[in-house]
Amino acid sequence: MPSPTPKPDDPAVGVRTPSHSHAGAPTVLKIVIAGGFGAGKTTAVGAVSEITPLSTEEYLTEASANVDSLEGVEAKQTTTVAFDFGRLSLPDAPVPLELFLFGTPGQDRFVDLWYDLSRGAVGAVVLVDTRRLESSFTPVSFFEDIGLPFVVAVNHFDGAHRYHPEQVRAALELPTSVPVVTCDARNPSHIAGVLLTLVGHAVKYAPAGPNHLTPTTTLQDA
Ligand SMILES: Nc1nc2c(ncn2[C@@H]2O[C@H](COP(=O)(O)OP(=O)(O)OP(=O)(O)O)[C@@H](O)[C@H]2O)c(=O)[nH]1
Ligand SMILES: [Mg+2]
Repeated sequence: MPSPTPKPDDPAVGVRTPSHSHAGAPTVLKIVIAGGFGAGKTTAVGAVSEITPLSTEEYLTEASANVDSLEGVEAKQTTTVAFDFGRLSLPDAPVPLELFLFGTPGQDRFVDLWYDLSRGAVGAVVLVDTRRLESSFTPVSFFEDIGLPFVVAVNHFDGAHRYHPEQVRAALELPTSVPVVTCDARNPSHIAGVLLTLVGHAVKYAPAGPNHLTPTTTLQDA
């Protein structure tokens, strides 16, 4: 299994930490958008990206019918088979930010790719569809295991029961240190808010190392 250890000089890392930033230049951060199959990852990246997002969607086929359960997302026709990529500038954040967003494929069988996509990231958003909560355990465990700070964003689907974030925290057995927020993945300001929550969290809980954020009062307050 590939090592999750970030390699600071790897060009795939794509992260310029504050220590490398020029005065006035935005801090460039890589962020992973993860979650179970159909949780809204591609939608979230597309909602906030200021460039046409790169996506790798393929039609679901009958061959995958026994592999990718469509229960709760019966209308779903495509799935991400590699990754989504988008970019978001937040010049008015307390520290100007440029976020590179990498959306993962949802199915557990692509977990090797999750390692690659997580290399050099400062943190991850785990999108949760409460109709299929069980599909969130694998991504949550994944980020716990590799030690990457993450936040949980409950994506409210139309008609789905609305659970309180604390109920979701309890169901996923998350420690109080992990922020749990709610959003609509189609709403750009919701996703921008989730990303700022993640950046603030990542600053606070980043593992020590050359490729990670240094805590600053300003970013913690972002
Ligand atoms: N009503 C509603 N529909 C949503 C929301 N987010 C996503 N969808 C829809 O749900 C479906 C799945 O969304 P995707 O963004 O493809 O989900 P994904 O997590 O990227 O899926 P995979 O890559 O296959 O794991 C799409 O038809 C979206 O339009 C939401 O917040 N509300
Ligand atoms: Mg997708």
